Amino acid sequence: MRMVFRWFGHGNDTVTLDQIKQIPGVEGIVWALHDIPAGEEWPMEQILETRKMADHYGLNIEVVESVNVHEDIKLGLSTREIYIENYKRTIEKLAQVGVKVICYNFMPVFDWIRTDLCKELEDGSTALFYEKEKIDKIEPLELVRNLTKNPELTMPGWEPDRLKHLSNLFEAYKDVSEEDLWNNLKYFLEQIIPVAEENDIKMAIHPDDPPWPVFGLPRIITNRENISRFLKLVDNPYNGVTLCSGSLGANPDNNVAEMVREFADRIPFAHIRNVRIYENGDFIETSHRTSDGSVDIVDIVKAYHENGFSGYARPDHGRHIWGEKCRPGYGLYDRALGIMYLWGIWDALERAKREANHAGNE
Ligand code: CS2
Ligand code: MN
Repeated sequence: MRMVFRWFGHGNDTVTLDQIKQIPGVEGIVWALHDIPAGEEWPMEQILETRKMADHYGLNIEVVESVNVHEDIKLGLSTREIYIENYKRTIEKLAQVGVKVICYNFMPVFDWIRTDLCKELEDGSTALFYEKEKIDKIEPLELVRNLTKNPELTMPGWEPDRLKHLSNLFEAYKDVSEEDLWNNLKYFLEQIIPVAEENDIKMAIHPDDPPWPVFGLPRIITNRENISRFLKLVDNPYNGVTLCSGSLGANPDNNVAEMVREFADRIPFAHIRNVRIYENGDFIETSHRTSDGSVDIVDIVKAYHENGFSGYARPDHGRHIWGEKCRPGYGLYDRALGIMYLWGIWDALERAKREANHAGNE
């Protein structure tokens, strides 16, 4: 397991590279050029700037999250060709600086959705929260207005350029069914995966968050069956998944550890996060500890360990604790605690394996 940590870039994150450097066992940053609109080719100059900053701290830049997919590709419009070409050029450039994994998602219009970015937990910390009843009642535009009221830092997935044309986008998706979305995804993969393979970069789709349709928009990367279908669209090791335990884990029918066991060789990147699910369909993000949420993080790490997982992992989101002012879900403290929990499980499993081998050899 190669531990990495998401960093939003100089001036765009409350967490600094020298802080990241001090978290035990973190070898690299998970990064992106957040100011480049979806669909545009990434400029080499800016890519090199990130490499220079990371190099200075001895951190690698092998994982990119995300190179966002332009809506025209998801909608299957003829203009997608330009954006697919740009995507390929970006892949080639990223290969030149040593990138090994590109995370992306194929969710129409929105990336992740929550109703509250700072819901208080019983210990006084706050975390991202999803209230089912509110989502069922609220208009998407109103939700966007509520969530972006205080935009000191742009939230990934909620970039202004994405949200500018919201009502037009909803109109455009009116006639797009789940099957259409599958077809458009297949078309995209058939063009992108050969380029990724030539450049030795694993593409890793992020599951839909939450893993069910919201506001009538289709969502397809939601469960075991659909991930299996996805992997067969282009059956190539360069077509993989960012297995996000928090996204998938919001649905109690999803057993994430079982998915790790089944898809292990197609997971280049693990997102590890816990959520607590309530009976009414609400959920809140919690600390990584298994007993704090509904997702069995111990079993998930065990599943990775059993499979000799050598891919990248990051603590996905964290709570906001100890008064930290940070980007929602992306503070330093709770994610660093999460890393120590993950290493604790991993190291104990390693030790047990070594001792078992030793006993077997005697
Ligand atoms: C989120 C997403 O769960 C997560 O990791 O923070 O914004 C995620 O980065 C994207 O969906 C990946 O494309
Ligand atoms: Mn995730």
